[in-house]
Amino acid sequence: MSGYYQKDIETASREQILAIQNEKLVRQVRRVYDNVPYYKKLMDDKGVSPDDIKTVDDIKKLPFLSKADLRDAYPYGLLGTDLKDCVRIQSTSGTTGKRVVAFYTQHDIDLWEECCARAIVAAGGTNEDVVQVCYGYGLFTGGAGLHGGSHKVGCLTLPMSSGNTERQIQFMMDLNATILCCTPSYAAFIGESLAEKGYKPEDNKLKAGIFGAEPWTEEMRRGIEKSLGIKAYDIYGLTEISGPGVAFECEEQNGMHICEDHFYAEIIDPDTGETLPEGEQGELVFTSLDKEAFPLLRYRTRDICVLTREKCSCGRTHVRMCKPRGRSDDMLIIRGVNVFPSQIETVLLNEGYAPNYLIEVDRKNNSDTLDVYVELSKEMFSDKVSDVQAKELQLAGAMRQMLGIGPRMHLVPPMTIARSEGKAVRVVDKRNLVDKGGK
Ligand code: DLL
Repeated sequence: MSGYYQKDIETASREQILAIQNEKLVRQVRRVYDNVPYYKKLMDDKGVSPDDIKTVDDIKKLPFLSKADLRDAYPYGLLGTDLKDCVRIQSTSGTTGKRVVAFYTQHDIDLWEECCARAIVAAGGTNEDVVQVCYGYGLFTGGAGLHGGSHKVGCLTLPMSSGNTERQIQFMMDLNATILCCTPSYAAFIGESLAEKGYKPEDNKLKAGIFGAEPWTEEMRRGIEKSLGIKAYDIYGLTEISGPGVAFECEEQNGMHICEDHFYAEIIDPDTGETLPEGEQGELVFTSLDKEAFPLLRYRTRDICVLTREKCSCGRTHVRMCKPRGRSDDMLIIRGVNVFPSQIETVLLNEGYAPNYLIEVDRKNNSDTLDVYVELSKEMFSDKVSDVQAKELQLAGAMRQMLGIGPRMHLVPPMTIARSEGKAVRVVDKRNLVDKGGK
């Protein structure tokens, strides 16, 4: 059985956790009210004052925050500290042109990295391990988070970032990597590439993988475990709340423990906003209890899931979330990158196209594909193939700028995309990534 990174807090009694949460929440609400005029206004409009919040049971009184608020308050409107106290930003997709920018003080980075360290230790990591981090480094939180967690545990850290599979494999084999951190689809691809090179699962020294940032099924887990000869652990998080490590799996592989001493979780009905009892499926909402720079209260993740407090044999007492079972918005995760159809539409309109398009997502050889079909207007239509190809390339470049990944663009003749009589069907997702009733 693996140990704990912070045993006292990870195995604290329910009463102890509640006491910590109550104390932190009262302090955090007061701080946010005093320092974040944007949220103060939301509270004032709702007629709630910091004095109304005495325990976590009062959290229902607070207003929600959503991605739309982050867009409205972009870039500094939700800052909870002076900018001079911030040491880092990370960023993820917004719904249209503006990205989400999250700020961190050194305290915030420390607590985030500690959460990632908990995840690494839960996956069996110690200071004798060699951790290969092939999540992207840069604005994405995956690389930075696991990298920091790996340092905290004292592992030898290989800061590979994503891509260049040849080099990943060379370092993995030559430097005896024991824990692999990347998206599950990239892990599956590495497994395939190793097999293609004639390696058997027992030829590598890997023992565990920490995979997240996108939905994956139990079937995928079994495939990855077999091809790499490892135990595969799920890890969840989002930039707005810090990054990976908000929740992570233990050896039970049966739900992810949420770091409840830092992040208070609720499940709500996405339509009514009403808080649902434990065990019911709904939208996950987080309140960050002690972050300084970007202290979001009641942030709607749009991830649909279920929480459970059933006892876990690993000894951790923190509430567990199931794998996200879908979204209450239309966000797609393509090769680990969050993509909103509204971003694609924004580019099309900016480039002078009409919003008649179809987005097709699929998965081939463990890698997601993104194809966008866009109808040309009569004026734009040309039967010269080279004209169309040039436009497609130009549009693919503009999409890459906005999304961070380049779709294959297909310009099609006028009136060839089916019109809908009801809601337009803009997205066809041919992947089958979610175990609906699964863990
Ligand atoms: O994806 C943080 C992360 C990095 C998590 C590395 C795990 C590992 P964002 O780019 O802000 O942050 O995307 C957050 O990704 O709301 C979920 O919809 C989805 N997501 C994250 N982890 C999982 C997971 C990072 N384990 C959004 N399973 C979240 C399914 C996940 N979906």
